[in-house]
Amino acid sequence: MTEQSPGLSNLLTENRTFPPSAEFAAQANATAEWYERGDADREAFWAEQAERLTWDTKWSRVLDWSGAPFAKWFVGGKLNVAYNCVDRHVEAGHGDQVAIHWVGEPGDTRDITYAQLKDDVSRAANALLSLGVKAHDRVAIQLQMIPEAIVAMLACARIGALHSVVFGGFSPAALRSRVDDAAAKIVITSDGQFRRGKAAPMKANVDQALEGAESVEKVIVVRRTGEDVPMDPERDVWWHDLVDAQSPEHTPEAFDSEHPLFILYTSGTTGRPKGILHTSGGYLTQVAYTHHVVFDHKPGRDVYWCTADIGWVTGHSYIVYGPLANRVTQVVYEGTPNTPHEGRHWEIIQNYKVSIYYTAPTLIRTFMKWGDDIPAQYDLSSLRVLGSVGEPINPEAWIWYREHIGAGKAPVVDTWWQTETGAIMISPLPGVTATKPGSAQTPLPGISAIVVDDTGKEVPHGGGGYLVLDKPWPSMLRGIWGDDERFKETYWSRFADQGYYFAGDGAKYDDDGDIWLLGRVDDVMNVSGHRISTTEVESALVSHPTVAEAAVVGATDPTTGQGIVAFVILRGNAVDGGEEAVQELRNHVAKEIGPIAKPRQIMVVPELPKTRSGKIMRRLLRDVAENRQIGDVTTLADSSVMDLISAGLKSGK
Ligand code: 6R9
Repeated sequence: MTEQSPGLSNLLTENRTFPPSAEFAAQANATAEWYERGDADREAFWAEQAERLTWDTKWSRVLDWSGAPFAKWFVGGKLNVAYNCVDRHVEAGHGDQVAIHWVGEPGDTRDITYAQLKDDVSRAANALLSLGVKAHDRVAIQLQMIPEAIVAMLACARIGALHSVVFGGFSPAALRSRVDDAAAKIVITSDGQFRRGKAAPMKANVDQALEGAESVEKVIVVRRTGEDVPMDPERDVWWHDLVDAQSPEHTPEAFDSEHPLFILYTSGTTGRPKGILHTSGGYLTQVAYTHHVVFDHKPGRDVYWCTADIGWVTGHSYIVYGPLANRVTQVVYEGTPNTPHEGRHWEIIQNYKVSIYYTAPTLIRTFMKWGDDIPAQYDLSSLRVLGSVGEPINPEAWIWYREHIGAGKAPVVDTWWQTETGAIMISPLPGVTATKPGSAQTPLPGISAIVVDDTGKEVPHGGGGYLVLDKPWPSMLRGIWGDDERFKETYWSRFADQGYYFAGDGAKYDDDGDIWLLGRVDDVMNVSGHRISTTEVESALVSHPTVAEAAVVGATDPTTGQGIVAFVILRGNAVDGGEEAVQELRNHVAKEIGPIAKPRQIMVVPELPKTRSGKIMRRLLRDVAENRQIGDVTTLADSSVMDLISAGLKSGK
């Protein structure tokens, strides 16, 4: 393995374990026996999990893998995903249960019961139908964390339209490329969003993005900040005008188990984002099952909070589909964790008695930086399960989380999965697994994952290599939107002989055979749990008129996991590589992709290190970015390049 992240080396010497308490184990949703059942008859196991859902027509076959790598799960089954997440709970007498405790950043709140959610989703479904949206049509959603975002997603699901949620922080250019790729007919957005106590525009960005966008017929605008926004009388319509006038009655139609549910774009190793496609029955089965066992969720008793944004897969699977299918009561928070103060999350946990909390390592490290005394001021005794997702969690952060948030008692579940896997794949089970700080440990019952070497052979305990998924799973992606070839090439060609799914992550087994994730092995960076490709940032940089060439690396960062460091060669006549030029380039990248892709640092250099075949040697640039002794340069076409770069940097050029 070539690209192991050096900051993670301490993972490999960590050997503490935390066995579950007898008390927790006695009431846990899963037991050790589930692993055996999952292994003994995988399809029977998944058939049992699919029974968590309400099907209009039962499937005739659990898995059809004959068209591999395109899977079909629960073949012949029919269901409505929104009905499963909302209506059936009302029918079962839980209409008065709160589904969503929504907390706005400025302090306003809304509690939404399942009965109200059913009416809201039905009205929104009727609204989309009134605009001519049909099953299979695509609806793009760019919204912050407000209830309408969840309602809009479920309304699409209800009528069989695919949503494509685009993170609110993405630039107009990024939104546009996603709208075009999916040929979205409708875009749903808001006037503006509250961020760090201020109103920031949304609609204005969407207007800029959609200039001349041919597929888009209507833009639906939710009023949130109340600022003035220009409305195109032909194209734009207010959510409150359109949706509130609709009937709260809508009869859900049953769709095929393989009916497409959504597209979600994610960064790949090239500049062009991939539209990951998920379908209905298998996806909903696995998100519901995993939410049940990994978080030990008890409907009607627990209060759950996943801090993700619906712009990412975690928001799709663990705010919308899994939790709602399981009749959750959950907190949804609109804003940033330090507005108006750094105890905001703990205050919310105290107020709502949150019992299950699911967040990302980058935020845990930020909380650590803000200080132990902040959570100590709040009553966090309601917490009983803590989750982590998005990147490897370093043992220090894991221990801090358990001690300072979980009172040294709450099990920490480190959950490994991807946009492509749709749902959690590798994670300890609370009440079952003796947890290890920094390790996701074991594939869930019904799931198989192994670590292999370059040739696809499984490595022995203690060995490292690539993480692969060697057996199909229900919530697996069904392809890349409009690009079957890229789907096969990206995930299935690396270990084609064995038929393994290549995850793109490095991993190792410890002596017990537990899995430790070691970061990406490709050119994808992980910044605060967000996937950003080096190529994407490089193409944004070279699109600036002063830049001749650019190379980007992810350098270890104590808070964000990785930070983006760019090396640029300026064009001959653009001699000034000073502070102002660098700022201009950082802002340019933010404008092209979004603020999350803004490089932490840009170094202006005279040359880039390349192999004889012209491939940039990012390993050497990472050495520079992380202030390390520069490694082996013998494969460089011109070995003096690194001296030139170092000399240039020292003289401040
Ligand atoms: C859910 C999500 C997927 C990539 C994945 C890996 C990294 C996620 C992790 C983890 C180590 C964990 N990743 N969870 N690495 N331990 N618990 O984050 O999806 O945005 O598609 O990112 O994130 O590198 O390949 P996505």
